[in-house]
Amino acid sequence: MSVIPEARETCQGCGSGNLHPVVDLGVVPLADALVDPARPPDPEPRFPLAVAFCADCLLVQVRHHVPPQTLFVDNYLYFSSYSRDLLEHARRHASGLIESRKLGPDSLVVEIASNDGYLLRNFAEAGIPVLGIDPAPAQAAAAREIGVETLEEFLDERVAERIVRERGHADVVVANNVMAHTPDPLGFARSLATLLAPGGVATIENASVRELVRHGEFDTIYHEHFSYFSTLAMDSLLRRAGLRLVRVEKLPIHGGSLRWFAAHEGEPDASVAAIIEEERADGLAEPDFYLSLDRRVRSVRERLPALIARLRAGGASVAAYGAAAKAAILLNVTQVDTGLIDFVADRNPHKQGLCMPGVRVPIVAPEAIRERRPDYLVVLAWNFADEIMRQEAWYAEEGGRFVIPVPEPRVVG
Ligand code: DWN
Ligand code: ZN
Repeated sequence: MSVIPEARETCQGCGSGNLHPVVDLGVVPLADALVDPARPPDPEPRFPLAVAFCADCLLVQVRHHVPPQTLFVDNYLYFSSYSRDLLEHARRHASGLIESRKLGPDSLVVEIASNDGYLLRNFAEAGIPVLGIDPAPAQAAAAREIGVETLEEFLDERVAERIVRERGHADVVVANNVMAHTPDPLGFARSLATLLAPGGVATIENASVRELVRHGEFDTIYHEHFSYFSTLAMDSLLRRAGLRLVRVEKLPIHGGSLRWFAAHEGEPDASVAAIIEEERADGLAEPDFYLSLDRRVRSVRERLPALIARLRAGGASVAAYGAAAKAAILLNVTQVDTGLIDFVADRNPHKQGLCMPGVRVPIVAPEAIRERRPDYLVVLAWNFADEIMRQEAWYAEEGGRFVIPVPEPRVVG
């Protein structure tokens, strides 16, 4: 039986007690804990999922901490390389860094949460020494198979110091969608600082909490995501870790992300002041801004199951696409279960044959769409909706209809 963590009373970023609750998604299963129908866990672990805002360091964060070992190592099934758009996004990021930082055979690029080598492969193929850090065994093995040396570790000060002793400082440290995944973002930032060469740069990429709230992306709130960053909060965290924020880039990936550039030295360029001004103007330094998310949750919780029930009452069949972590949250928070959708199609073979946590909807290969011809397909991986609808264009051409579930459920076409 899993131990239910208590709601934290202090901020994970600064230790303050000045936490303001902003949204409560109830008690849900772990988003990545897909279920083997042959050996379903009994009972299936469920944990409270609630988010608070720290009025001191402005960090938005989950209140109940599930141990990272449970989240990321025991049978973690996320592989980055199942999205072509993500691979292209990574390739562009790597080529930009190779050019702007004039990387070469004497450089060292380290990626934290390097997954299956999807990003570092671009540097390795350019003859630039790389090192991946990722605790998930299957992903680390996949990375090594393509020549990306990978340490199966969680990054902490001890690991950072060992890497510096053995390999020297990193000219570039990449931290894509990982700083949000640690219960100790300050310790993580300090480990980044230890790893980073004096003249080096760290690029930190995470979903933007501003876009999350503005577009009602509440399904991207799950236990794997301990923090939800604004530039205001990131700037505060980096300063306390002895780094400085020198640049910010806006990115469309994952429903709207930000890429923060951090260094030991150097002055911020105009992008930093510009986005901080935008965030303050939108109210991200105050708790009220985040309270609108609760209204979004209530609306989708009511409208998505009602829409699907109405379609089915009219004789239509409904399935879904994308067994994403966010899909598990959306289906469980809205209670869209096997009574409403027949299956979830997903290209990742590690997920096929399993079921979505909680609601137990079966996960099948995308070929099932062609075989079973559902009338409607709910795109649960809406962050890749363009790529998925391009890839399954035949489905719409043959009369199928896509449904985009957030920010408000809508039938496409
Ligand atoms: O922080 C995280 C975010 C940023 O990305 C991690 N939780 C991992 C990941 O979250 P996720 O689990 O929501 O992953 P995706 O990549 O948003 O989910 C996409 C799902 O859809 C994957 O299971 C792969 C699948 N997929 C597919 O079957 N066909 C994706 C594409 C693009 C496709 O064409
Ligand atoms: Zn704080």
